[in-house]
Amino acid sequence: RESSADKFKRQHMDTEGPSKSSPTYCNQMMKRQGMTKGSCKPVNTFVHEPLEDVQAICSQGQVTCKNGRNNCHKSSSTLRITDCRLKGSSKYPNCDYTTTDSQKHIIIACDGNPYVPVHFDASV
Ligand code: U5P
Repeated sequence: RESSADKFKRQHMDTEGPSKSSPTYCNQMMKRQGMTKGSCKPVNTFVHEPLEDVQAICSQGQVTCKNGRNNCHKSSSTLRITDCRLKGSSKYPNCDYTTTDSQKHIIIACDGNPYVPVHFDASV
């Protein structure tokens, strides 16, 4: 079974990915990374930075997660990200996304030993 850490990498890491996405980036990547099976995942963020840089966020500023737990961490630097948001007109199985690039701080949850990223909470 896929671990939470592997699931985070599959859903949110695109290290090799573009600093400037094409308009079809999200349609391709959401499908390729398995987020359009059974239903279209409504919102998902990809991070275009080295895995080590994202893992390092687990030792950066601690913040409260949206769910009230205290294992979230906010990146001290901004990161290159792409937000994928399902269009209102999209009809499963044709998952149709908007692709929006930005450079922001991210908030992720970390867990386990080693203490690694397991959940993407937000970008700010
Ligand atoms: N999510 C992102 N980026 C965001 C917000 C949410 O990827 O900026 C994804 C995460 O995988 C999160 C899921 O677990 O959407 C549900 O988010 P929420 O609706 O609970 O905020």
